[in-house]
Amino acid sequence: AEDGYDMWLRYQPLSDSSLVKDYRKQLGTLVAPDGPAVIESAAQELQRGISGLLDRPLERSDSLARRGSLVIGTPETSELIASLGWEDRLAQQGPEGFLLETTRIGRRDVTVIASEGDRGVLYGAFHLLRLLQTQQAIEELAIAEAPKVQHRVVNHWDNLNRLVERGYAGLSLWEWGTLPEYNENPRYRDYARINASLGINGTAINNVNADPRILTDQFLEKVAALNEVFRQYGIKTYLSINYDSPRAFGDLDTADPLDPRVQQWWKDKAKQIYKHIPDLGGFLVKADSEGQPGPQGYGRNHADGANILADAVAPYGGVIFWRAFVYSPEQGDRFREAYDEFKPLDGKFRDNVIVQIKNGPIDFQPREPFSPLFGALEDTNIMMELQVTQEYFGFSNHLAYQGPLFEEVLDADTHAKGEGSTVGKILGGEVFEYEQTGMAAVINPGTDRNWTGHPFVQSSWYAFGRMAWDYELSSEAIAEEWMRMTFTNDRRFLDPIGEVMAYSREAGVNYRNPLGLTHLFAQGHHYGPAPWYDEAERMDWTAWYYHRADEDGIGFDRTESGSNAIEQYHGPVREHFGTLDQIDEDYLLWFHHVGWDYKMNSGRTLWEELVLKYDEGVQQVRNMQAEWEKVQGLIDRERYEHVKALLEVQLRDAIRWRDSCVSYFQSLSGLPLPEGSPEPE
Ligand code: GCW
Repeated sequence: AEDGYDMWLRYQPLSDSSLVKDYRKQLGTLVAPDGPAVIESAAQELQRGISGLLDRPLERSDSLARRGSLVIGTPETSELIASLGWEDRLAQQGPEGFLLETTRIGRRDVTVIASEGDRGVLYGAFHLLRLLQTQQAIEELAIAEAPKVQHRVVNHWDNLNRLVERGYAGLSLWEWGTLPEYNENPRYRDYARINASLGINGTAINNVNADPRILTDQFLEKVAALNEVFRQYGIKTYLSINYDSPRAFGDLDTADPLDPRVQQWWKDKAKQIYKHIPDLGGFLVKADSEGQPGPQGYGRNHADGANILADAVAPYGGVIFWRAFVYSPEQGDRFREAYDEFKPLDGKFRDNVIVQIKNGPIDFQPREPFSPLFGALEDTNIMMELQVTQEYFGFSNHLAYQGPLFEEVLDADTHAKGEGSTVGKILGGEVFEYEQTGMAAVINPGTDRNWTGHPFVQSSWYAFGRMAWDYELSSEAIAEEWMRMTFTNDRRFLDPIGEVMAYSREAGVNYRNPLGLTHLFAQGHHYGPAPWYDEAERMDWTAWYYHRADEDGIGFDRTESGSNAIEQYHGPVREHFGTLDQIDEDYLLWFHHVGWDYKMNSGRTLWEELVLKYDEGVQQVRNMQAEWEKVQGLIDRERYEHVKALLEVQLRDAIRWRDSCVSYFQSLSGLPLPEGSPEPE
């Protein structure tokens, strides 16, 4: 039965028999060196994958077969690879990159996966498997790949009691109660395989709202046991730490970063941590944000706070991911806050600190403009944080492929150094010379049989990993790969469902918050609509704070006449967002307060367009249902029925969103529904 557990690593026998015949000829024997664990993982994956896909066991040998050998390794581990004399070419790809080529060794035709480093071999193995899974030609391979950013990290918001903050797919994967003794739960290894298949090389395993106990010996031993598994797949472990740890442990009465005792405390702590986990990646820190402790509590700033941690882990090669997700109710415009706090600190952070910035200025909304911090920090390493967990996208109940959202922000042009300074290039260190680069995503896997709840949430995890490897890949191409690997190579499935995936995110925008509206979510759970002003709630946690609607109009004025948040962008971007007849209407109400009768490009009034968009979102879900009906029988019954049922939930919710928001806004605008609008359901 298909329960989705295998994700995109299904390795079911391929159906195209002539292709299988060719593949079998070319990939008859695996020649892999004994040695490093990561290369061993690559060899095992190739055996498992190719045996499954080609429906016959792939033998492993120490020497070349007469024909059809697949040779993998590094020049250091494999004489055959060394004999190719590719050192310079491999050096160009770096230790995580690889060459995947058909060539000759002596007089034998071979397929080669070679890298300078063990991880490159593993990533090359998954690349080859992907080619087979998606039924590509492999007889003339000349592939050279290398990741465009350095730290490709998933973040878990897992609490130590195994509840997952904003996790909608069961309990935390980490069974703290049976660790460290039992680390052979197959889930741990499969989790590592899933990530490694995308080139993900780091995981921050606990919630950024961090429980200090993660740094006790008791938990460090457990983390070490998990890390033993992850290490075999080239994945580094990171820990979210609580900034007040020196106090929480009862050792000191302060966590002031400029107090030498605090600095010493962290150095001693680092020593203890690295004794347990010598290859720990470092810390992820949420400080002075949503009630979490931080340096500001002691009158210090983010750089002071980050740097002492950086100094503590530096001797072990550790890094600090320091989050820029900060805001407070005192601020007039939450949009401005991260920039206002971090921009003045540019250049003040240690080289092993990376400031981790959410894609948008508020909080993982269905559509946000890119954070103005991208393009503003020239002398501070930065990375981007995305969200796969669908906190604001209907949890694991709605189909909302996030690839297009990721692509939108990666392609956004900051104009930091003239045209073409896209967020992607900035992250890749191509615009400013960063010491370290990276991308992170908050993912949601839990003990659900299929890891992610909705089978299509898997696609966003997949898209994140692929784009972290190469931010220039298109969300459409990635969706197709994912569908082929996860469901079927049948075009009758790929075409309609590829389209569904392409507009599923926009549908989510339309039925929740079209035209640049944002954060109309019910406070707390963030699932359903609550577009009104709730006097009992903190001001910046009510929807009204974000849309400012009244009888005259709607939208948050962030131009000079308002909060002037647009000043945080570079000239051309500022002008684009700031000028009514230039702005892309998808962002209109993010930046402007306009009348209900404001004329849109379509010729309709804003009010009419808004109502129409809400309804369009609902219609898009209906289309998704219709397309899904058509693929019945092309995939397994289990996953077909599961998605079908979830689409019913999604439709029900989309209607609720549309009707709640339209009737609330109507109570302010006092305008009739435009002609032809559907009756509220
Ligand atoms: O999106 C908000 C969430 C919080 C989360 C916070 C953050 C981990 O509602 O649950 O806390 O962001 O990113 O720190």
